[in-house]
Amino acid sequence: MGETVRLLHHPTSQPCRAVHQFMLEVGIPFEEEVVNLMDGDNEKQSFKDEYNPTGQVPILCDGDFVVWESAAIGFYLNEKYDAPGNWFGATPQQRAIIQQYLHWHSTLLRRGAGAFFYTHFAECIWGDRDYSKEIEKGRHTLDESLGYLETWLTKSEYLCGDEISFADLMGYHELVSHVAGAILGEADWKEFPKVKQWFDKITARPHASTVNAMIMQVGQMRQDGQMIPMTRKTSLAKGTEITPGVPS
Ligand SMILES: N[C@@H](CCC(=O)N[C@@H](CS)C(=O)NCC(=O)O)C(=O)O
Repeated sequence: MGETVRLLHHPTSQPCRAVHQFMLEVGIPFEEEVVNLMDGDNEKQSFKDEYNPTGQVPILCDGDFVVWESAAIGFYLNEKYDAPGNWFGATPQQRAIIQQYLHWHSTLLRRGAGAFFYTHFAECIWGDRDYSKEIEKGRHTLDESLGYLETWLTKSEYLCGDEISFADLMGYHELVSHVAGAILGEADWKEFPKVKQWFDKITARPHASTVNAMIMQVGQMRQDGQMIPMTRKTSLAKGTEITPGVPS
């Protein structure tokens, strides 16, 4: 496993951006491969067989070793490159709190991605339909999540303590998509001022603007009423549907 690791990702994907920013911040040398999610390249059987049976990104390849799920990728890279202790915790307690966040994240804040997906991407995939129920569900989940983030950020500067961790990058990049798509705006920031402060602090970090460039551009295009060309006919945000298996 002496070769450079490969990150298979897409810059519009929240968990991909979190891993990408982590790698840039830690200074991990890597090759990147953008997977064409817009045309469903990730759903080809050959892709699933080679990389990830779920077809999702991010995916990390280290020689013959392949790992998917953003938190598992971060965990692996943290150990392999002996990243500074703030990222995944320097003590058993810190490590537990970061893991605690990451588990919570995938059951709640991540599901709020439906608000962005059904507001902006669903129309580009399935055309002009009524997505209001899905948007409402995503928005409800997002609001519930923001309440928790605000509480935690009242107690410490970052989500798991006074130093930035991988948990912050995961939470932050969910919100970046919502900001890009104007799902989150001034009224929300007034309601969740600590979240706003924290969001701005992470935005000011090196690499955030590079990692965010495409989603900001895509979000602006959608706000301007432009379509994103996509030939896929399946969801990019699985798990946010109202009825499982039914796109809209
Ligand atoms: N729990 C996974 C979620 C990954 C995920 O949702 N990836 C999306 C992009 S944001 C994806 O690959 N969607 C394409 C698809 O499902 O076909 C992680 O954190 O890595």
